[in-house]
Amino acid sequence: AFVENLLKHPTFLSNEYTTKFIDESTDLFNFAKRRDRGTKVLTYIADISVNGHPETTDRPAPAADLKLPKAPEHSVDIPAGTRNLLEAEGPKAVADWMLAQQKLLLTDTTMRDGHQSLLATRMRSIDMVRAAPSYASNLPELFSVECWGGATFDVAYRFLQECPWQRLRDLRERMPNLMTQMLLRASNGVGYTNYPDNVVQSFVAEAAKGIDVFRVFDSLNWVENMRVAMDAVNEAGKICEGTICYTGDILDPNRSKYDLQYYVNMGKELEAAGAHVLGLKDMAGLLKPASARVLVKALKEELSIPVHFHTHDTSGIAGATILAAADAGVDAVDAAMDAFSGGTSQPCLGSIVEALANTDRDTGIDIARVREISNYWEQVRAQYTAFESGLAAPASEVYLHEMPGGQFTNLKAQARSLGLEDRWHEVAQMYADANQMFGDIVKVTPSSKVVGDMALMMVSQGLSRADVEDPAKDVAFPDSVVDMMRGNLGQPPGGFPEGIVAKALKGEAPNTDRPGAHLAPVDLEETRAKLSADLGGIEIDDEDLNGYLMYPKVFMDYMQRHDQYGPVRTLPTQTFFYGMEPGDEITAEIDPGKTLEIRLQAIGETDENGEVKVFFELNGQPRVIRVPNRL
Ligand code: BTN
Ligand code: 3PY
Ligand code: ZN
Repeated sequence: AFVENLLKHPTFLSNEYTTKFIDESTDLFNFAKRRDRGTKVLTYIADISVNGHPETTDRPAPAADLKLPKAPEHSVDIPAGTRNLLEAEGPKAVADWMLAQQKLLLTDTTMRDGHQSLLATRMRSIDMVRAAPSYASNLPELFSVECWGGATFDVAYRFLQECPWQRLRDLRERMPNLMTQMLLRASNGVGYTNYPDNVVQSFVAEAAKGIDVFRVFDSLNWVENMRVAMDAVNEAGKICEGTICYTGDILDPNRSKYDLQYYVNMGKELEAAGAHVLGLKDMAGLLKPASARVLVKALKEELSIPVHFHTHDTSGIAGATILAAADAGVDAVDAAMDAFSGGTSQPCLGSIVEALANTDRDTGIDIARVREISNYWEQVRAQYTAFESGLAAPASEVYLHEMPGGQFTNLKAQARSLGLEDRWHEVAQMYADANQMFGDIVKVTPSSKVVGDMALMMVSQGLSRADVEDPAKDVAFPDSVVDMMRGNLGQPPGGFPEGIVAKALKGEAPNTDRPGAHLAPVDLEETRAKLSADLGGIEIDDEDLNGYLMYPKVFMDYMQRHDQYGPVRTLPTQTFFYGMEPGDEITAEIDPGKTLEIRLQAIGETDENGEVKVFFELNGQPRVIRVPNRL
């Protein structure tokens, strides 16, 4: 194989090679491509069966008698839903339709924020795709299904070894009548940094092939930094949900920076910027019932577009806030299917349906169908025990730290890895202090990560807010803090405090204009050509190109592993995370209608080279795979 590769190599063919060429051209050693997908997948299973999965080792394991989740019932009949209206009449018609509804409209967040907030975003596509036909035939009354964006994009490539675009295609195909919804961090795309305008535009155009509703927010609530993304959504003919991120407490006179007028003004700015729907995103779950009544009423009075409310149940009181918002006339709300609700996730969808049944805001959703689908999600969740955060009870502490539900579990894991888990409440207090030190900012990806980095650094180094602010004391700020103070995430209302900017930047002047205004556009075709060359000449489609533009290194690592392990997204979740034991049998559908029947027969001893032979039957044929024993 080496010689064959050598003879075909462009540098070899061009006669420009030296002896160093063979050492430098690692692609000559890329034999993996020659192996068929069955062998690749067996290699993955063999490796995990021998060595375990790095992400589940040392974590609580699922019950030993866990069964494959049984997909909920569905019929071939697909009733019309909101997507049919969008396709026929466009986004403005959908917004008008929302305003005309008396019922409370519901978005199901299970496939995005639900698992992002409860399971560190680790739900695999196969578990989602199997539920999708039941959503289409049994829950056509849903306003939308939030199933993409936020952290799901990079976690898919980075940790789940699957393509996020394929997930979107597979879901889209199975829910043709329902609007799909994604979370987009405006100029930060689905990443943690500000991208050049044309990268954001390109990403939105590609996403719009599968997404109907774009919830667009900025992590500092800076509308100026949302226009490129909002314009791109409008350009694509999809629903632009321009979104306010809620922080503080409008009824607390001590938090007057974010008062009622602030939110109403922002709502008006978003409406003027082209939002079809106003998103009200309470990412930490801070909006209390009484405040919701006041805020929703004001937004409904002052704006002419529908209001879509999103919250988290970290405090345990979000159900009450939803009902208060419904009373005040909110048009749509987010909820997660029962088994993926509560805690740092959204409030419980089934309970909202029940609470409003036979009232003037009756959702019209069939509660028996909700239970059926939630029973499936319950089985799905049981597979991911390793990723449970273990928040055992509601926590009013959220009003102190104001951490977004999607960050909470992550920051806790980061604290654990720094040996700070038993000092979690100090981290929480320090998070609040760091926020005040930065001038009381909106905390949501990526600004929340900056505050979290600062808080962890302060706790681990024993620094107080006064220490950090003391001009005489030397402080090494985390890179993310320096970056934010430079203005690279944009500007919060009133700007960052001068003292902290001066100290973090050591006198360097910050940028206070829109970051995208001074980022050069990326040459998309040149990038595609270079990427293709770097990957041995394979064709790079728009999905791959946009994945690479968001996350160059994560994407390349994914491609390298894909080359080695093949379509592992088709494996059952249990197999993906724990491998197989002798006697186990599974099936994996690697293409529609092309199924691998895999039986693990035996695992051999480790030989003198440190390798283990794993004996399989693949579609009835014996196969032996050798993998290194890395334990
Ligand atoms: C990751 O954690 O890097 C993503 C999941 C893929 C891990 C594969 S499993 C076999 C091999 N062994 C490892 O330690 N990583 C890869
Ligand atoms: C994300 O950006 O991923 C979020 O969920 C923010 O709330
Ligand atoms: Zn959320």
